[in-house]
Amino acid sequence: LSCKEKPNRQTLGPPWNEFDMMYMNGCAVKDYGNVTFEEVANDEPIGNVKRPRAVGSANQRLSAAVHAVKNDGYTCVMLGGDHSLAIGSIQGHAAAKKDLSVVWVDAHADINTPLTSPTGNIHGQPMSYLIHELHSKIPVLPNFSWIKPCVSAKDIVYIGLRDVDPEEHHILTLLGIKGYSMTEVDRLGISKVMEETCDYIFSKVKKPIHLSYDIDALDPSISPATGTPVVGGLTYREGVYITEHICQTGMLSAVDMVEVNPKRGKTEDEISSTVNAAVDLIRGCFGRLREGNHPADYKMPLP
Ligand code: 5AB
Ligand code: MN
Ligand code: MN
Ligand code: MN
Repeated sequence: LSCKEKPNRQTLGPPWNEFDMMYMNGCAVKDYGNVTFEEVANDEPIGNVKRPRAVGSANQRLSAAVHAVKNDGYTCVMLGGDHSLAIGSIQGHAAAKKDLSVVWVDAHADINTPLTSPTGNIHGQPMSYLIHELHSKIPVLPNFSWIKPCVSAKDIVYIGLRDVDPEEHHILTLLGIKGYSMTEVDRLGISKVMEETCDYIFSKVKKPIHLSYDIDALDPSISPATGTPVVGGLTYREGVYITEHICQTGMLSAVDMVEVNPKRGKTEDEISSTVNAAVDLIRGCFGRLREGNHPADYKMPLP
């Protein structure tokens, strides 16, 4: 899909194609293609951090790609890949729009520093590289020197947390980062969580929103094809509600959809359920309403 204008058809009408569906939601879609990553030989761990050179350079390329999309004026959709890609995505976004708020929807906080990480997996660390307040805690890593912290702790909201490492919990508490774990989702309901989230991020100025959506935020009964599933997650409806609410703020500026991993699906059904959920979340971000949609210029066929 690659067009800035309205679909090149005389009358919009059934059968609706993929493009009409996006146009219906008021969107012009452009595919910027895949970001290609270079192989890095001898990418030995630094401390326990795995594949630092490959992840660093991949993110540098991604950052440039996201920056270009934002400079063209589009809302950026980044399809991962694992959540380490949020480093480049948020960095590139911040380069174009210097003051961002980040809504991080995830079972995990992904805020381990290289030194607190229990696994050395960078997908559990992206936030730590991006937050101003953690800058002094980040050691030097090969191919990471281009990364400049670009988000403040007060501009972040987590939703869906239920598997947070003790070290991460310490960081979240220390920095006073706002979060709605599954306990708060249970207590308040998702509509109140979203109302409060937006009151919080818009309390001073209306900053552009970077939505970083890890598919493992949803319950594994819906999205099992992911690397680190955790029971007790968001329902499909709660997951979609988050995207609908963020969309109607008019401030959504970039979306990461990450950790969708067909290779982790045990059956075709597990794969399709996960992928379909991810597609519906993205459509929710771009104006798809469960009540239905129609293009503003739709005309009823005359007899
Ligand atoms: B995901 C863990 N906290 O740091 C770590 O899927 C898991 O991007 C991280 O949210 C999960 O390795 C990363 C144990
Ligand atoms: Mn994640
Ligand atoms: Mn996760
Ligand atoms: Mn992961």
